[in-house]
Amino acid sequence: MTGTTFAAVDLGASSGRVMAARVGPDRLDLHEVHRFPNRPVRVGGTLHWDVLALHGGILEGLRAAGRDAGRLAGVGIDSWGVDTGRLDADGVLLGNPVHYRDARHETAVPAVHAVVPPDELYRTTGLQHLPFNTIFQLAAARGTAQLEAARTLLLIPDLLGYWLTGAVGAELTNASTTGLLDATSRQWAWELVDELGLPRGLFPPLRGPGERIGELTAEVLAETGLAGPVPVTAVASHDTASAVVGVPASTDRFAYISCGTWSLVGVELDEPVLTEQSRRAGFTNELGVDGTVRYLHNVMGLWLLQESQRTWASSGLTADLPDLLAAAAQVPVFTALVDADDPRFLPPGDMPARIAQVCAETGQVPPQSVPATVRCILDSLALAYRRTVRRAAELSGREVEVVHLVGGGARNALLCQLTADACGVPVLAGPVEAAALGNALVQARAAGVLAGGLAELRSLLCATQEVRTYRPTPGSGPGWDAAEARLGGSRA
Ligand code: LFR
Repeated sequence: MTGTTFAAVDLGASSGRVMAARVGPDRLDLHEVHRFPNRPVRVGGTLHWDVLALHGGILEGLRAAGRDAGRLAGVGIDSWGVDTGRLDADGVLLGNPVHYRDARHETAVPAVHAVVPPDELYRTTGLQHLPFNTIFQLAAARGTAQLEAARTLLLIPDLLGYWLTGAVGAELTNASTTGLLDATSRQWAWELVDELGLPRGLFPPLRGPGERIGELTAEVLAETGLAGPVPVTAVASHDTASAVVGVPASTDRFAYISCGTWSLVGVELDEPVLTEQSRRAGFTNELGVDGTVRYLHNVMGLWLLQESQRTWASSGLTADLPDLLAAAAQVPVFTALVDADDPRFLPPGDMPARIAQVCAETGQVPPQSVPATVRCILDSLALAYRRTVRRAAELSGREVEVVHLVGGGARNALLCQLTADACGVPVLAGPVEAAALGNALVQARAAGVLAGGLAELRSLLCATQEVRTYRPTPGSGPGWDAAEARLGGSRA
């Protein structure tokens, strides 16, 4: 067998995976060696991540990857953004990281805005306002014994990387989700940090994707049975940044939808767009690899469906996805539409009831069945994708000829077709594992197994990964124009 094996650890909101990626100049294949649940835990009224369970899952996965491959050429970790663990002066974790869906964070939004108004924040950080951005989380934790004792703040992949290597740092793509990074200089926004009364020492040195973090410690080698040395590389540690690396684009006139629990919809740019219009449209300027900017908007995503499935399953209704999608395909399009970005959909809870309520408030008959609710979610997501792709193109001046839809949503044929119809351009769906592939590609390049820029990495994806094309259904355009006008009227 040719190729070098890297372990790509990809942590999502409901599960973590360790993938063994075999990479060579003409070869890129992945297989999952270990999957483990990521179950948030509510305790003392706060929703937490069980980060020790994640570390345990990673160790188990590395052991499995080693058994599988014989030798590992490296490890890289990516996960969701914004959330942090805090270390005390001894380098010990202070409590479990709080989940970004915990309601407490948004309580601090007015206090932050009183110090730095939203337009000024945007000009500095270029970040879409989301109530859970790290900047608000830190403000909500102000005055707590935990924050007082904290000496180092680590984003989730940096915390897990610290436990694997003993080295601290803040990887840039993920640091760009905090609301405390300067979008222009790409350094911590020290003035902002000072204005908010945060100690500068909390923020570790930045490191770029592709930089070496260190090597697996003797303890980790013993726990996993791996033969050292095994380098650990800072990949694009924000999962969305890794997923964007994993987009099999062959032109720069593309938009992407990284479609999982969230749908991150946007374009890739060289420079941030920090205009007031862009702020009002809710676009973020997060960082990508090789100096790129991920100019995107967070659409609520498959969370709407996942939470609905959870609600139905808990009341004994069938919630098997293929069955639900087959039934939804029989429901006429545009029966009911909601604004997928309605902030009421953010916290965990009874999603079908919330959707019904929003429909009623906007003068629509709420979906009358489970399949009708699924259909409402998919139509509403496709409409949100259309609005966002078009707005991203308009605000950035980037032409869009094709939409790449990557991540778990690429398996959802109905959603892919609706997206092609709504956007009026072909949708290229896949790979499902874009984030893990992007993670592996950055490691392989850092190790010298691959060379070149993003275009070269992506041409390997084009040559090796399966992609399915969905073309807009002829004549479907006017229906979507009308749907957009109808929803526009009901948007707040
Ligand atoms: C997707 C993601 C999004 C981020 C959200 C919360 O997994 O990383 O990009 O906005 O999770 O961190």
